[in-house]
Amino acid sequence: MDETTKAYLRNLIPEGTPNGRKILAEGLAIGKTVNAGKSRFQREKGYASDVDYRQEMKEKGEMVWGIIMGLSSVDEQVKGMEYLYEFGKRTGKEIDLLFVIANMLTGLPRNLREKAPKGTSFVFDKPEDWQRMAEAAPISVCFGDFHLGSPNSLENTIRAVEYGSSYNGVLSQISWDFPFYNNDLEFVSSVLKALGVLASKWDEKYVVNTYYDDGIPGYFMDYASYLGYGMFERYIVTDLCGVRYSASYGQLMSMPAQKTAFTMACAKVFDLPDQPGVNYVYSNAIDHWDHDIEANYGISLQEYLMLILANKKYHIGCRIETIPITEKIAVPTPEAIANMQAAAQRLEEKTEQWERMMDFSWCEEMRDLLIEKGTQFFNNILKGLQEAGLDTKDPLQMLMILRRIDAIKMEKIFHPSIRENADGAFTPYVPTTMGQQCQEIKDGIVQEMLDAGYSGKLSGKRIVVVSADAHYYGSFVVCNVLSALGADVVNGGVDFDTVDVLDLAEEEDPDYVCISVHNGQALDFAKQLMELSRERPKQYPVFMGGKLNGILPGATEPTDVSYLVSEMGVTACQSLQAMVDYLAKPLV
Ligand code: B12
Repeated sequence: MDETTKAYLRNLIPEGTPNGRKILAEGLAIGKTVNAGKSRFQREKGYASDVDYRQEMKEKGEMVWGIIMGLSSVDEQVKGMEYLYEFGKRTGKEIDLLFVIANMLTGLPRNLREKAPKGTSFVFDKPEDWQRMAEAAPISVCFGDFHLGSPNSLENTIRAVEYGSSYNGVLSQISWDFPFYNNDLEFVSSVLKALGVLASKWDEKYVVNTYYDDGIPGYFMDYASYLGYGMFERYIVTDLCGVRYSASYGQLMSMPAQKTAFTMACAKVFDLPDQPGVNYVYSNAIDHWDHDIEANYGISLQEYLMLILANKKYHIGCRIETIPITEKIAVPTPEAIANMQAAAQRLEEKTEQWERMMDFSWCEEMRDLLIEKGTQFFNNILKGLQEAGLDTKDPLQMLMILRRIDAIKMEKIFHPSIRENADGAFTPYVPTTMGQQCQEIKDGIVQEMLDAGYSGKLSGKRIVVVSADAHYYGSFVVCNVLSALGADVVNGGVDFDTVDVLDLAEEEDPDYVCISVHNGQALDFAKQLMELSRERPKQYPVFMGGKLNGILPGATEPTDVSYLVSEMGVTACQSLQAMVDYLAKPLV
């Protein structure tokens, strides 16, 4: 690992970071004073923990069914749960578990909630809010979003434990930014103390839940990196903090066989003798339509079928979390939620007919490859952090890495292919859905341009590429195409502000700067960038592409703003090929 990378990793740990073992011990001490409560589900069904129910279903090879729901108020949420319980009684298609989607404000300390934008769904406030949800129906509850993994982790996890939430939080959300909150040490310490609380409840089977697609792995190009990242989380949670761990994922995974293989790999890696290692597999949310929505049954049910069959064969004990066909157009109602549950559970009725025809050998091979390469990715993380001088036994330092590391850099630094390939190129072993689509788009454009005689046309040109928002894949394609045509490319990553773009340009001194923008801010971004660049010692030619639209004053719908962006002095490009034509011109 080079010195720049080591320095990057070292700098992720802020000055004055205290000893994490002491903070964990504080959490453990708090945990001993917290009562491990029993939810209505656990009392009425006779299980000491949801984990015991899950383990029983795993041993039988039976499916566990879940949903996610976040309605506008606690009252609505409770009514929704009552409705779903009645629905299950009437149809025999009962829902086992509800994953609770609270408002982001729940994750903020109370004194900061006033200022922050509200968004949809309810905010947890009084202890009764947790209690009412745990008691609304004999459906087990998982207090997930904005609990463990948020700046308010400690308080929210204590409440979740008191009301019997066996699965806790979304650990991967530790990488999220919260409005008006910028104290990373306080944030990560709260997560660590919450882990201490859960560590005091190993015997009562409280478990940390994570959801890969929400966090750093949502940016990865390879599912082997997803698994390696998961192993790193599990190392922190179980090996360093003494807490049970479970994996969840799914909305960015649209290929059912890869999803099934990934599920088989997670089960093999994360299972404990008394606890399934996979918590839930969420449905593909990339391919749903927002028109003619009944067609969305086709997308969802085929992936459930494969997961049900794998669960029967391999006894995974995972829960499928179904997605309503209305998901893409509005916050789903309890009726829409019940509707897809019923469809999925009716599908399960006839699965024996399919069992004898299934051959999972392709998935098994992929499972083994994922485990082999995921393990290497994980080992590279630990070794790399040690080489950089970090204390890999300190849970606070390790959680700080999860909070602060740039996802794209993480995959680039630790992916095994970078070390295996003589030229240091990145090649995914099991490309993620978006990763695969991007590779295909990139290969297509490169081939087209090589055929058109563009080979080497960008040799000797140094180009900085960044994304101004969370969308990464467009900038990935841009970087790779420019490199393939001979350019020396610096991929800055995502979420760049105008000032960051100018700072990076000053650092790297490129010939050109390329900005990928998708979220409707293209015009404002271009305007501000040009204003600020006039105050800098050197100006660079700037190109912009992606989705260059925005809502103009007086309009309600977004329109194309490319021509206005160009008027600002930034060259707006309708396509990557169009930009290459500009870049291929000789430098003046
Ligand atoms: C995947 C995705 C996400 C993922 C991104 C994950 C990731 N790691 O990148 C997640 C779930 C995080 C996401 C979030 C959001 N998304 Co989104 N997302 C998409 C989606 C489905 C695919 C985009 C993509 O990666 N395409 C693949 C790449 C290869 O194609 P591309 O980006 O178009 O790039 C090509 C060209 O445009 C060009 N290009 C790209 N950049 C550049 C730069 C230069 C200089 C040049 C010359 C060319 C160029 O080259 C590429 C190859 O041809 C699109 C819908 C769609 N199907 O396009 C919505 C979409 C882009 N998202 C959208 C929105 C609104 C959002 C959110 C704001 C939603 C929300 N309210 O939370 C957030 C943004 C959050 C933020 N902080 O920025 C909207 C944008 C609407 C608009 N501007 O009109 C879209 C179009 C969906 C929609 N129909 O509403 N999203």
